[in-house]
Amino acid sequence: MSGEGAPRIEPIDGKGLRVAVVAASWHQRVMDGLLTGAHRALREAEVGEVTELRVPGSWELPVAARAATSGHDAVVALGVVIRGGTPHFEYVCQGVTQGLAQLAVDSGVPVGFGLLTCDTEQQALDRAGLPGSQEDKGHEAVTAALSTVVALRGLTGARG
Ligand code: RBF
Repeated sequence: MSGEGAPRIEPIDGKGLRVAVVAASWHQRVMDGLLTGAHRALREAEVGEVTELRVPGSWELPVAARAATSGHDAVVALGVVIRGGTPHFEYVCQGVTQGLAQLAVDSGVPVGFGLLTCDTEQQALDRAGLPGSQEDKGHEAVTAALSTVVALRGLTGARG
């Protein structure tokens, strides 16, 4: 999937919002970039309350994200999975992706999807929001989650 075609999202007022960032720990350099971008987006939106929860690997993201849906208006999941020489990559990526998607639908809490699934570390670095990166997926994941919270509130208001 290319990053082309991404929308320009208007600045979001996140003052009253509580947001949880759940982050895996593999591939530290890439994770540092994702986390920095995520926290920058949270600051830009002036989000009132931010909780960060670290887990060992991306596989642990769905269970951590599920716990975080309670008491938060949005959850943002960050992780990096790099392909190796076995089918393990596919199983991990699919399990995590499906777990996070199911969680968002079942809970009604927007879950920002900041999981990089890459063939090489260089592909991950290119998307990590580091100096020299082309994309900043941590920032994007936060912005999408906040924007969805605002969109869903509009729906509730329209229905009274
Ligand atoms: N976790 C990641 O977040 N990114 C990875 O690239 C990654 N690669 C793994 C490769 C192997 C062979 C194994 C066994 C685990 C890997 N994990 C990775 C850790 C995984 O998400 C999880 O933390 C562990 O399997 C323990 O539940």
